Amino acid sequence: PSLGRVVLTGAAGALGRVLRPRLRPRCTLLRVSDIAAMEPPASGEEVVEAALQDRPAVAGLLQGMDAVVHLGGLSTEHPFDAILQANILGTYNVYEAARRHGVKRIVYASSNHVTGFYRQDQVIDATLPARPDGYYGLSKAFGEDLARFYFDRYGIESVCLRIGSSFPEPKDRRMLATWLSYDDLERLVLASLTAPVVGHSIVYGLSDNKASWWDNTPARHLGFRPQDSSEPFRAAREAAQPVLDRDDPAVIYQGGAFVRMGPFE
Ligand code: 15L
Repeated sequence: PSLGRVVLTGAAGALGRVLRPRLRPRCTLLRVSDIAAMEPPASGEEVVEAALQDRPAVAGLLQGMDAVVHLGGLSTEHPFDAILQANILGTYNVYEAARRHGVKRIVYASSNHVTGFYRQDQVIDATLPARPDGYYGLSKAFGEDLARFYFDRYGIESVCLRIGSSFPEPKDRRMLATWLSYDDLERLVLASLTAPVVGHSIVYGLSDNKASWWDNTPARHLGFRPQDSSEPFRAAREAAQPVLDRDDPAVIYQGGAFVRMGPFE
């Protein structure tokens, strides 16, 4: 069955470029958006340049659509004012547009940095309190709470994806735990768009890695079953980084290097 009329924000970003061609054949219409230049529209697509801070533009983007995959915004740590505009105000504008235009489901790209100050020797699940590791992580925690409010108050369903590290390969030893392959990312987004009932759900986005810090049992209802694993990359990544400094906060905490970014002034 078709996914219907779907908006993809952040379409020019790293994961937007991965998901765009994978979503397109499954949609009646895929409307893609970013502030950066995008590939011209393929058949079944519309391309709309829109800044997430621009409320009327975001309202127009969601008009007549069924669902949103919201990847747009800053995807790494930045000074607070930049995060405030792109992530906090931007995500508010997306939910407000969904309310005004009757969009029923949003798949929200949250991040593992919502819980980046849990330790790497702990296994956590999404029912534990947030422990953001910076302004970026704080903005994603806000987005998850915003999603919960719009579900409780207006019945708009969300799946908040606490994405680990989604790259072609795990780049370092930390990513042996946090890696999400592109094929598993696609499975996760499809499960989030098609599960019959999601309410307000939070799920960690990770592949079937042998060692990991995240237990997705509370999100079993999504039916996400990762098929890939970081294990084939282990020997090479361990050889490249044979010694870990166990006093380094980036080694102690799940957020890795994000936990020691800033202050910015
Ligand atoms: C994120 O949230 C970032 O968007 C991404 O660039 C990675 O750094 C990832 O987290 C990670 O934790 O590896």
